Amino acid sequence: MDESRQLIYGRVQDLLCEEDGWGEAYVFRIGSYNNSVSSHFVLPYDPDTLAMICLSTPRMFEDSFRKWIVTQKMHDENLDNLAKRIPDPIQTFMVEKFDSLKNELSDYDPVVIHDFELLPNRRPKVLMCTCGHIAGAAYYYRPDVFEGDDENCYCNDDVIKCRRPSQKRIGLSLHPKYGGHFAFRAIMIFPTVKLSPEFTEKQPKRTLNDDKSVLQAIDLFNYHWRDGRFRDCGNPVEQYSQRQLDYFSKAPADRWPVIADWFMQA
Ligand code: B12
Repeated sequence: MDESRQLIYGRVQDLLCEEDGWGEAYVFRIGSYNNSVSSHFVLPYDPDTLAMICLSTPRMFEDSFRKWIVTQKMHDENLDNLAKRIPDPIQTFMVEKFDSLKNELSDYDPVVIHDFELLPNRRPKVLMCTCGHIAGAAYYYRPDVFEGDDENCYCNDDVIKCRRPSQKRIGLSLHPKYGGHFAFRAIMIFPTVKLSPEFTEKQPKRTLNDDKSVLQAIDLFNYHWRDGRFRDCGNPVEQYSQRQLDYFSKAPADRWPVIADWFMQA
């Protein structure tokens, strides 16, 4: 029995679900991740170390993020100034959330790695889609597994020629309930907590069952991500609002106007 795992997992679930229920967490063994990735991405912990991947659900944006961001505006501060002070509010919000999670779990001394953290050589510190797959959170469709006819892409019902054969496509993860309407936010590593040999991760649920729909999803993600259609692959039952779709289709510097009216009502 992994008592510490159950205890910590219960605590993380409670914290992510507190108030607005903005997130979900899934447990994995560091060794399972390290066995999947190439040497550049290996994490320097014992293979049996407990780790969790946390993701944000569609509710995060209008519920907990909105509540947080309107409280950041100081009295009489204009939006331009707020935008200068907090250029990437989602990132700042997540750093605060995970700092408070770390504090709550300080007995276990967790290490948090955010999705946006890079190594000095500019490689990501951790590969979220791989962790998500290993932990059973969301199935990761990797282009190297689903190489189809490289001349074609399946973005529309009719196969159209649009793929540049030399262009490397990246894979995408689809959650069984949210499709692509979610984001991986961070992993938490508990270096002092080891998983027992009996522990096995959850299997990720595969929602796309034929190569054509997988290739279509990969192409939508790589070539049409701004229109958000990739997020609907796998028939999600909960989705982002139009406002959230607009927000995440823009670069961080252009996102403020999408939420400007939140401050008028505040
Ligand atoms: C760098 C990056 C980008 C770059 C470059 C992307 C690119 N085209 O190359 C830029 C900035 C352009 C970008 C853009 C976007 N990105 Co981006 N990006 C990342 C980031 C930080 C790293 C990805 C990466 O470099 N991977 C490195 C390669 C080598 O990894 P890999 O191909 O998976 O290879 C590994 C696996 O194959 C594994 N492996 C091998 N064998 C096996 C076997 C099994 C079973 C498994 C599971 C794994 C496995 O080993 C390999 C490594 O050795 C991740 C977050 C993160 N930390 O992971 C987000 C991420 C991939 N991006 C994401 C998103 C959503 C976007 C955007 C839509 C932005 C937005 N506004 O939301 C756009 C559009 C994407 C596009 N069309 O390009 C999401 C994807 C979510 C999803 N549902 O899949 C991620 C996960 C971020 C998140 N917080 O959720 N992104």
